[in-house]
Amino acid sequence: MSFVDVVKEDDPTNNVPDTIYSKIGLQLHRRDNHPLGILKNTIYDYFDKSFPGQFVKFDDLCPLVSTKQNFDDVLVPADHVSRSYNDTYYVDSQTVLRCHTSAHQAELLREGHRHFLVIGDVYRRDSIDSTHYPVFHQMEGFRVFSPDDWSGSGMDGTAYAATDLKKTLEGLATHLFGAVEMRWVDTYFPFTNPSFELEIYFQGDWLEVLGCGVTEQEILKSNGRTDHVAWAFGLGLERLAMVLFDIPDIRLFWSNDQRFTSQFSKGKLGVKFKPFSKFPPCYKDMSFWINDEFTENNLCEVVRGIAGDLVEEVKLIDNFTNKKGMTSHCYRIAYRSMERSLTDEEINDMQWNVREEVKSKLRVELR
Ligand code: FA5
Ligand code: MG
Repeated sequence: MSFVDVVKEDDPTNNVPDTIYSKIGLQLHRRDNHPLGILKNTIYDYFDKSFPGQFVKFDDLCPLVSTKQNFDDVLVPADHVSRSYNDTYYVDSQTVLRCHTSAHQAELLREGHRHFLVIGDVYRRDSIDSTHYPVFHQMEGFRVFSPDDWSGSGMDGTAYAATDLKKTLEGLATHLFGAVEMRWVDTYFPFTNPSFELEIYFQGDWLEVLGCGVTEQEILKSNGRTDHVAWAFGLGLERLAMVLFDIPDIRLFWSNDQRFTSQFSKGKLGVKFKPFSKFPPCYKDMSFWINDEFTENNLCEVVRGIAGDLVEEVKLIDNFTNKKGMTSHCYRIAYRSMERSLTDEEINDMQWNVREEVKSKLRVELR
């Protein structure tokens, strides 16, 4: 399938809008002077130093994948929410824009790889705020062990892999941030057991930077690695880069404004971003009676379709159900450009269009 076929306006099995289509193929992570490229290269350095010659890197795998790759191959249950049209961009009923780099684990295992990193753009229908964007970048890491590796350790394979995983990622965090406080939180992923999240303490807050765990046996068995164990992790590059470079809003990564791009250069991790403008946001509220099909992700898609990157946040500020059982939501939309000041007229036009489309597309009753 080529990128040309990604948007199909009248196909009910397709929900990819133009705003997403226009991001496919930009590959911010392959630009050496972009914060995401700088961060990627710094993580490469860590793996090259810690495991000389072992990790093979893939940063150019196609983001269009089958539902089998994205979900089935990593054991995502048939009824899991991530499979819904509300959470994932479908090109057709069998093809999605990958929602995580884990979509490539199985094929790379089958090709015989034992140590690999996959970096790529991933896509999710999601809410809108300063740390969420419908396209972001992940790095997947994967390491396979054979029985020889753990036989003398006094541990079983799972404990051995979990110990190595934590040591490797603590080392990576130190490589990126210097001495930092970090903590491990137990969590759940369909493809790993046990599963963990790593949080680092930074500027007064705990920040989730990655998910990881010991790979489910079934994945190894199905892909030619019976009797082996493995670990895997998936980290969000934007979240790390926002902290390392002091980038206040996730939309900035997509900016072509010289005043943004000129502040970063190859090999320079952690240069602090200097905001070049501080335009105030403009808030518009909108209330409506929802129906059974209403979802916040659908609302955000409508707003983004009209306002593009001029929308900074869409936030539920009031929610009540009346005596007749009708539920009202009030959303506050924040409009703000990172690059210039917006005129009243421009904002009023956008808000008027948002109201019209919310009415016609989401079939809710405006109040
Ligand atoms: C995953 O995507 C798992 N595939 C990670 C994984 C891989 C677990 C291998 C175990 C083994 P999660 O949905 O939590 O997990 O996303 C991973 C990271 O992506 C998060 O920690 C966060 O840093 C980042 N992230 C998630 N959603 C967004 C978003 N909308 N915008 C920016 N970053 C995001
Ligand atoms: Mg998570």
